[in-house]
Amino acid sequence: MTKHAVDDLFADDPHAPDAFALGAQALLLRGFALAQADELLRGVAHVVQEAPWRHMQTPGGQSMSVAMTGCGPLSWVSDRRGYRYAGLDPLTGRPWPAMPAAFARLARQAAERAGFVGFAPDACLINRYAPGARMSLHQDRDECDLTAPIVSVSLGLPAVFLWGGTTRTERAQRVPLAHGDVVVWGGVDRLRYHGVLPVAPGQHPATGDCRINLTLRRAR
Ligand code: MD3
Ligand code: FE
Repeated sequence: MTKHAVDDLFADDPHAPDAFALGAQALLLRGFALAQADELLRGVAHVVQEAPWRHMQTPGGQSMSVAMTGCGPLSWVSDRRGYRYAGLDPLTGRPWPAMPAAFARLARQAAERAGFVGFAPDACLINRYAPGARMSLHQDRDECDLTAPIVSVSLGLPAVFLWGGTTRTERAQRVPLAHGDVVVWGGVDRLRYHGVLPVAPGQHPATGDCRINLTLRRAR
């Protein structure tokens, strides 16, 4: 058995570093959002009042197990016509809610910590995983500017993140993500395949019975 560097993430080591390189330009910042978690979740609740959770359709006609919404000038949508960024929420016909200031601030700070200075996201996709919900291996390539990083924030129930290569067949590593963890993905790691294993049932004080993930992006 090959021991991978990411195996160490499972070790319950009180002296573990709070920043862990998943790749040359992918940095896991454990607990980076912990102090802001409640503020971020209030932001999510506010967004959901205007742009409700929905299960989008894939171009193949399947309903995604992850419920989604979004905020910012643009957000990601999927339907029978394909994947794209849109300025209007197709469910309500209205613009997406404004991005809460706390989202953009945290994203800029995390990106800077990983060496991406001046990151100004214009889109935030918000994913909600009920127990059993998952995201199969994919690349994020619908953004115009692939030089900008993506910042992801994990809230609530833990999940196992799949971290693959730049081809679908390359074996993916498993990375546990917990409440408050932030990951910055950019540069040479921007087009890596990635996914999320089915979320296990549980209860988290901050979110109840689900995991919420924010991904902050530069879409145009
Ligand atoms: C690696 N979401 O919304 S976030 C997605 O936990 C998505 O909800 C997952 O994949 C989630 O597209 C993973 C981590 C993530 C986001 C974007 C990436 C990892 C990435 C882009 C390039 C490489
Ligand atoms: Fe993705």
